[in-house]
Amino acid sequence: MTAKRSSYYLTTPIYYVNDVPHLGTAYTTLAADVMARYRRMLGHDVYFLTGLDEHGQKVEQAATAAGMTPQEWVDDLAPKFADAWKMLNINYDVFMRTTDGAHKKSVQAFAARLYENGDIYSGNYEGWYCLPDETYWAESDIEMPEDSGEGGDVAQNEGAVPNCPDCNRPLQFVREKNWFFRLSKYTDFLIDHYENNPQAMGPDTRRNEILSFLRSGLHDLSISRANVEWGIPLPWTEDSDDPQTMYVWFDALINYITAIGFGAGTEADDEEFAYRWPAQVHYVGKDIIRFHCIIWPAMLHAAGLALPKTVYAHGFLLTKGEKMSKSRGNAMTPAELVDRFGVDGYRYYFMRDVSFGVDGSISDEAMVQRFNGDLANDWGNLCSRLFSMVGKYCEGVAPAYVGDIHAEDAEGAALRDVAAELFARVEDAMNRFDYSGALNAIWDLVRAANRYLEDSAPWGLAKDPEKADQLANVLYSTLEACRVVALYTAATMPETSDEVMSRLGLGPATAVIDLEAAAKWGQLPAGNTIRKGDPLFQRLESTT
Ligand code: ME8
Repeated sequence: MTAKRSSYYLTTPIYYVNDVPHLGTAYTTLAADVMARYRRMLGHDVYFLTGLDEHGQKVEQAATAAGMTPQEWVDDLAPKFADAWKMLNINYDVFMRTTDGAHKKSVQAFAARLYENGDIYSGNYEGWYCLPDETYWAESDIEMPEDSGEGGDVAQNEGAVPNCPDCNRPLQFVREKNWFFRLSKYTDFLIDHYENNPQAMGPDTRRNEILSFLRSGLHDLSISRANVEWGIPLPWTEDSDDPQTMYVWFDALINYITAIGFGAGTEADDEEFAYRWPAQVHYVGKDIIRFHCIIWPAMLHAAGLALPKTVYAHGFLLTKGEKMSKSRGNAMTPAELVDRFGVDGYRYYFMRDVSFGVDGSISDEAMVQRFNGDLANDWGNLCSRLFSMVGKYCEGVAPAYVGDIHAEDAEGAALRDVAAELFARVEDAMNRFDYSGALNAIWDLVRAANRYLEDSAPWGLAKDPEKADQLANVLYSTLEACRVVALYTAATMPETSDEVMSRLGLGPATAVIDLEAAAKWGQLPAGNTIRKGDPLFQRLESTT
């Protein structure tokens, strides 16, 4: 039934519903959206999942602080995420909420499978837990405060509270009877997996980090909480005198398969799951790679399921050298920036200026510079000048290309060459998650088109009736370059691209399903009406 389709399933983390979305969560979601849009334009059958992680102690606490029940709290905040993604033109296919009944049922089926396979056992947990990160920390990972009697047993150090090695906030000491997943059993399997599949995790630095962590050995993982009510019940404890809820990460990770039919029970769901899984890529921030590259693949393997093809971890957005986060009070909301830069200005800046995979500093100054330089000057101005020249010299219609009447037109040939190479360059960059590199390659064509217009000076050619053919060729070629640029930038700046295509008298770039074929040179029909329109981007002043 599905032989002809080519599934491209990609996911973002499902975010904690402890506050409204900020630039960090928007960054991951945007990167996934740009990839999803790009793959759709290549004809892939894309399925794009994002959503919310609604259980756990942290969400429960945020709700209590707001005087609400956890369910009221998540119901109140969930639309704020959906609205933010809409504002950013994020075109996802499914929005997961882990309080959804179908997800809960399938998570329980997954846990039961591991329990029946003997991969889950009961034991005692004693150690440190970071509530803001919902993370257990091994003693070897944390630094005890000076006065705590170094090297002693963790339990004896209960009085002195160490900080989380990740977020630096105080840890909690937890001692309870829990259910454990035999994570340590999968250490060698995971080492082999990452050694033999270099594409399984990117960038390479992160893969090396995971490999060295694995080589230092794994502990089994507590997957339940005795005293946290806001979670999915562990099915075999539900009717016992010690009912437990699932550790929030265990529940959350499974969303990647419950979203595509795992455990739902119908034949259609099973087929959907068989078709969509394994995921092509899980997008994550570098803070959550251990969950995605160690715990999740071990869980999948224990359940007899295939592993995701790639987990790709990007770096942190920094402002003034610090990680942007709600607790540091330096988190900005996307709306503030969209007001100023527009949705496409926003999307372009984050994809172009921050290298995907490493930490990136963001600043108002850099945003204004990119906006004015790349968008208002290079791209917006190219369209305005060119479209108004076509209005002036060709009565507002695309002229016909006259053939190679001026053999000396090396710049015209160079422009076509830049366009011809673009598909391979963009494909290569996108396959490496190098969004900035892809945009830079596209900008080579924008720059070449500007240069061509400048060097061939259509305003001079227009004065000489003998040069009418040459004028037609210069204008046609530059219009064609704009069409090609609009196609390639559509994944990043969908609205602007569709607007440029419409000004060229063409259908939307975002509807293209064979980018390579659509971007082949020479497809702009002569005679199309060309509309100048308002400036695509209005220059801005920096506020700093
Ligand atoms: O970890 N820069 O949710 P979360 C870049 N619920 N990205 C950032 C960022 C920053 N300063 N701050 C946050 C969770 N992010 C779990 C996930 S998945 C099964 C469960 C992004 O709300 C980045 O993607 O804390 C990071 O990994 C994620 O938000 C953490 O989101």
